[in-house]
Amino acid sequence: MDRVDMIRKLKPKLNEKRYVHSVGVEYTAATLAFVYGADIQKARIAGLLHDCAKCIPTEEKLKKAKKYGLPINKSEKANPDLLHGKLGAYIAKEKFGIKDPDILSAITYHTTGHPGMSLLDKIIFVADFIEPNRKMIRDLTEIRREAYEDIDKCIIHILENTLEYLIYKDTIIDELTKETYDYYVAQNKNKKNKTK
Ligand code: DGI
Ligand code: FE
Ligand code: FE
Repeated sequence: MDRVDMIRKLKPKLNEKRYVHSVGVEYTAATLAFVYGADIQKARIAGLLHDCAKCIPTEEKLKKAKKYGLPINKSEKANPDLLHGKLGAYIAKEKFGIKDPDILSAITYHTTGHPGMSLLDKIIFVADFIEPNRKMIRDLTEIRREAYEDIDKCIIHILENTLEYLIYKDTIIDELTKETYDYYVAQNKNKKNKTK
C-alpha cells in the first residue's frame, strides 16, 4: 500500500487532531531516522500508523483486543486505552498489510516503551512525545533538544515526566512503563561508570 492509500484508510479512523498528530509523528520520526541512521521509510510508516487504534471507544478497545486474541494485562483491563498500541499493531498488520516486525513492534510499544528497545522503537516513542503539534508541557524544549543529541537520555526524561504525571493523576501505571524507566536509568549509570 502506498502512502496515499494509507492516508485514505487512516483518516476516517481518526479525528482531526489525532490525524494531524499522526502526520507530525511521521515527519518527526523521519528526522530522527536521518540523525541516527535508521530506515526512513519504516520510521514514516510506523509514525503515521502508531495511533490508528487510538480513537476506538474505550470499551470497544477491550472487546476488540479479546476478539483478536491479544494478551491483556491487569492495567490494560482497568484502563483499556493502554491497549491502543497493541491493537494498532494488529490493525496495521491486518488492515494496512504491514508485515514488517520492526514497524509492528514500534507501534505496539509506543506508549509504554519496553526494556531493550530497537532504534525504531525508540524513534517512535520519542517522536510521539516531541512532534510539533503536542501542546507545550514542562521540559519539552529540552526534551526536543535531547532527542537529537542523546536519544537514551531523552527516553529517560520522557518517562520521568510521564511517571510523575501519572503519579500526580493517581492513575494505574503499567508495569512496562516502570520497567522501561528502570532499565534505561540502570543502563545510563553503567555507561557513566564506564567512561569514568
Ligand atoms: O496516544 P498519544 O496520546 O499520542 O500518546 P501515548 O500513546 O504515549 O499515550 C499517552 C498517554 O498514555 C498519556 O496520557 C500518558 C499515558 N500513559 C503512558 N504510560 C502509561 C500511561 N497511562 C497509564 N495509565 N499507565 C501507564 O503506564
Ligand atoms: Fe498513542
Ligand atoms: Fe501518538
